[in-house]
Amino acid sequence: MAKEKILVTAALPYANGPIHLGHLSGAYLPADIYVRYNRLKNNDIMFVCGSDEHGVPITISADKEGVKPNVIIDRFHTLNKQAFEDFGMSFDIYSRTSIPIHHETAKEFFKEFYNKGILNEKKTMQFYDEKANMFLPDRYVEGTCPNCGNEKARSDECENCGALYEPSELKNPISTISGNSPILKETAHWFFPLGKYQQRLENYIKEMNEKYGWKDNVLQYCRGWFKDGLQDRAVTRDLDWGVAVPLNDSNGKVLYVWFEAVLGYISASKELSKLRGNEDLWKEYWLNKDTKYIAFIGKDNVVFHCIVFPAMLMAWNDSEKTQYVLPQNVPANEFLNFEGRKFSKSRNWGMNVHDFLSRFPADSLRYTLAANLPETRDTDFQWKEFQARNNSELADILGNFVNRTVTFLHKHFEGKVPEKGSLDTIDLEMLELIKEFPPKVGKLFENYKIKDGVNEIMNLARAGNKYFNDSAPWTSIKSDKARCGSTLYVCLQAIYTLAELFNPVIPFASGKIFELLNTAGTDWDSCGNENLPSGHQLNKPSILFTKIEDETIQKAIDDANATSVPKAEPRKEDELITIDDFLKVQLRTAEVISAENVPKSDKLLKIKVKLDNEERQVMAGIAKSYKPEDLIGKKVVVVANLKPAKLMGQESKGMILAVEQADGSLQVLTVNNSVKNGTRAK
Ligand code: B3M
Ligand code: ZN
Repeated sequence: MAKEKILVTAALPYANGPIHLGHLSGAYLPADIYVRYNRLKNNDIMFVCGSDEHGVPITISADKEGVKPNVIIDRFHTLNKQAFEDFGMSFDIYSRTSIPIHHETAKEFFKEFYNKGILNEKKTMQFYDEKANMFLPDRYVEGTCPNCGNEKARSDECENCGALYEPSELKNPISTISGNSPILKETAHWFFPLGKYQQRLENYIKEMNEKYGWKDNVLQYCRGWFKDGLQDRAVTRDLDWGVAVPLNDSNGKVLYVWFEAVLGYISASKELSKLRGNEDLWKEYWLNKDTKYIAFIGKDNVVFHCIVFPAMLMAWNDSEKTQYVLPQNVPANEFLNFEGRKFSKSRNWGMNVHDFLSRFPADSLRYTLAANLPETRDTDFQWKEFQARNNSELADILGNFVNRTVTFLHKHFEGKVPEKGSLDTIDLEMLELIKEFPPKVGKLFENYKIKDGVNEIMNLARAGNKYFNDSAPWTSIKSDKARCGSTLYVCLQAIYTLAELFNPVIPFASGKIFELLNTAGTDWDSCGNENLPSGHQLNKPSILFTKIEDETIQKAIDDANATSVPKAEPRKEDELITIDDFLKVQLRTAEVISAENVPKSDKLLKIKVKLDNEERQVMAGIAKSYKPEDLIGKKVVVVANLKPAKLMGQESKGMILAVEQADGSLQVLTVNNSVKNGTRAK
């Protein structure tokens, strides 16, 4: 069959935290299985992914740590790239959106739309923090809901009552950056007229679904969006981290992260082309109407891949000669939960990929996740299931079938594939069965029923064990060695087929089996044939899967409850200092003599402390952890030689030391009440 050109993209994860098992199940593992399968079908694949390195959450993390966003994206890009590699993801490239080629690509699209008059400029009123000198993204503003009075409402919606309103209606707005009341200031943004494309988008999805069968869950989401009616979407933001808007007078504005992130697939392909020494390679995929473009994502990204991105490509294609291919299918998965609850970084629930893979082999995880993919509904990762899939399926079914066959062969046939001999019905039936699997499983994979495909493959290993048992080679070896040889001949062909079929799912173990079979494997379509000739010498067996003990699982559970985000590089505060550096900081004991809340701030307390013969006012951000009255009389430790500063208009001379605990609560450092005020800590 003619080779198909297939472009496969997997959602670009934010470089703002480590990827977890849920990400793998949602988009990455199905994409990788699909790609590895298609490579074995000899199709021509380009498989791209990379880090999404812009957007507000990254700037928030950077602010929290007091570092530049670069530090955050470098840390998590490196960490996630490695985690994907360890997991066996076979991307052709794992790129990132901070590289110049991406900025150029994104600007090119924006300029095209701008120049062709596709974008609408609109002026809106946005909160502006005069102190921090910046427009505030939604998540940086809190205030009182005009509808229900909730004091923690966001700038344009209330999580408490669900009300949506204009930012100007929010009462007592507070900038969470400075604690100041922001003003409303006019700002101009460019909007992409998504509504204009609604009819064409509906037609496009209808056509793709009719031809290629889209998943029901994906169609449902799209219908929901269409029913509500598509609205214009702002494609720019007031922010200083991202792809700069390529226009004069647009200082301080960047492209909205989603507008440019989807274009990251194109820039990653360009980057790959450069690395391969053929700068035009990407065009053979993206600018080719015969390319089959499949976009793997999780359900939360459906609107951007089925609606926003196709509309952008349509807009480009309308006005340019170069014609981009639109996704032929977007097989989005639902979510994987972790022991019955949603993965949550803030609640520390779940397990990160690098952490998991430091304990367990990638294949055990790949198999467990693949056998339980959330293709039609949310599924759940359970430690017990993970252990059972590894021990009772990988080890006891697949591992055992391979091991007993090959061990027997080395014992009685010098490790050589025996003569086929004259086959009985049971042997012929087994060979027939083997042949059925490659097309059967292939069809499931092609229809994104990856879970069913994986479970089918294990059925072949089950059938192999049953055939081995029913044929009882341990008996025939004594009475009829040729008969025994035929049995083992058939078993070996089944093992070969299993190694090939399992290759997309558990590539590491598949490689080991081929090593053992002393052959490199061929391709998907021929793997159901009798590929191992009589007389072929095999290598000695090695252990394919190790059983996982209860204690190992228990340790992982215990540790998971205490995991924290690892650091890929030393943080600033981890760098070593000299004793002289340390002595520059004057730490002194002080007694709290008064404390009060600060109007309009839920974080700050205004505190008076007494050093030896001096009273000072210190503003401390501990109001969420302490009531003012709880602090009075405490002997705390202050940084006495800190430059004075003003916080919420109030003078602050010094800083009270506190430790932040995992849940975000603070505890101030105190000393025994008998210690004299002003005593220096060294
Ligand atoms: N970074 C959201 C996510 O990681 C976003 C995907 C971008 S795909 C172009 O779920
Ligand atoms: Zn409300």
